Amino acid sequence: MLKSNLSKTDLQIAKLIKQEEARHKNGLNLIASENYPSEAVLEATGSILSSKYAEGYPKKRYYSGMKHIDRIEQIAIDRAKKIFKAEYANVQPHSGSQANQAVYMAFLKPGDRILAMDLGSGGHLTHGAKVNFSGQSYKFYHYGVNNLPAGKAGKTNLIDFKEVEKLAKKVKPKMIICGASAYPRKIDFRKFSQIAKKANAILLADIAHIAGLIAAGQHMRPFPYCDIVTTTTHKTLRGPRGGLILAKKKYEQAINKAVFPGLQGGPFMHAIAAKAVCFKEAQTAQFKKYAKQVILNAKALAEELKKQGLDLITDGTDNHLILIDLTNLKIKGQQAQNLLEKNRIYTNKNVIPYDKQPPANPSGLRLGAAALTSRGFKEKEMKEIGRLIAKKLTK
Ligand code: DSN
Repeated sequence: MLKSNLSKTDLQIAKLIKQEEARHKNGLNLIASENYPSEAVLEATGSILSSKYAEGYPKKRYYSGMKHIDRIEQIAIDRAKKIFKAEYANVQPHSGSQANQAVYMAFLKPGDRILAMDLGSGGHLTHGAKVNFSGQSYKFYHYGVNNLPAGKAGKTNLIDFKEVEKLAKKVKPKMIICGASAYPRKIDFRKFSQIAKKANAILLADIAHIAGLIAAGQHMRPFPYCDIVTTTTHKTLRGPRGGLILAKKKYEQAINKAVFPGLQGGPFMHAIAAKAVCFKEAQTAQFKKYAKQVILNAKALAEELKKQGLDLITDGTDNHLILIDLTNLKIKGQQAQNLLEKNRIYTNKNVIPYDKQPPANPSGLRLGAAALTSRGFKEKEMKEIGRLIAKKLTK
């Protein structure tokens, strides 16, 4: 480390980066939205490409010196289209939030109606939370999950499609959003598309959390059911920090215009190259195996937590994430997160459906298996972690 350029220039930051690396190595990262990209992705992220301005799109730029940059962006676009079976891709959004913002900007006017999943049921801030630009600029209506007594009708807290349909009929939204940040079950894009068609609404799927599972064929694909798809590239997809928009061909012009010049300036070409690398990796047999293992690991962890007496929202998981319901324990979300952090287990407090606690100290704790699976953890280790977590939370 002492010989690195960074430590020569800025020892303070170099040391902190090393310490952060050690925190990851010596701890257990169960934060559902985090993951570890490959060295190849990191190499592209830290490359010369961060020097280049490239406003515009391949072959339609405002700068010279675009020979290699154009090829890189086109490769990223083609690979993204291939892995998600999409007709169009825009690889420029800096984040998932900006991808959503660009889609709203492309098709909606301020005040237009959108129907999306509420934050408490597992939706995202950019799906109309009052504190977010989305909730301040558009008229959001929210559907949630059912609240059936556990065990009676099978799993409780599942998306209530009857409510979605009823609201779509009543509200007549211009856009319906499906996809979530804290929903542990599969999302039925086909059912959403039937409702959106009847309501004559554009259907947007925000697949940020499950993108890697979809790319690996471990979750229903959003196309051809959805009109537009947004995602981040750094969660289960294991790419660099960034966003991506996919859509049917007819939406190309409107989305391109909204991303640039509508919302962003120069694209981050280092991030786009890293996205291209991640899209290549996502096509390998190794990645398919990885995504399968993520689900097996999440299920093993969920089963062990249940065996140890903890309640889980929806009684388990179909994907990479688990939401522990702390209602019947003495401890709430904030204390649970702190207590586990003291034991080098990293999670995040999360609201649960019909939560009686405030968001600052909610009744839920969200866990995810993507990062530890990248480190090679299997079911046996996940069960051990499950026992450890249960012991700490029920003490
Ligand atoms: N903040 C991310 C998450 O933790 O799910 C989503 O943007």
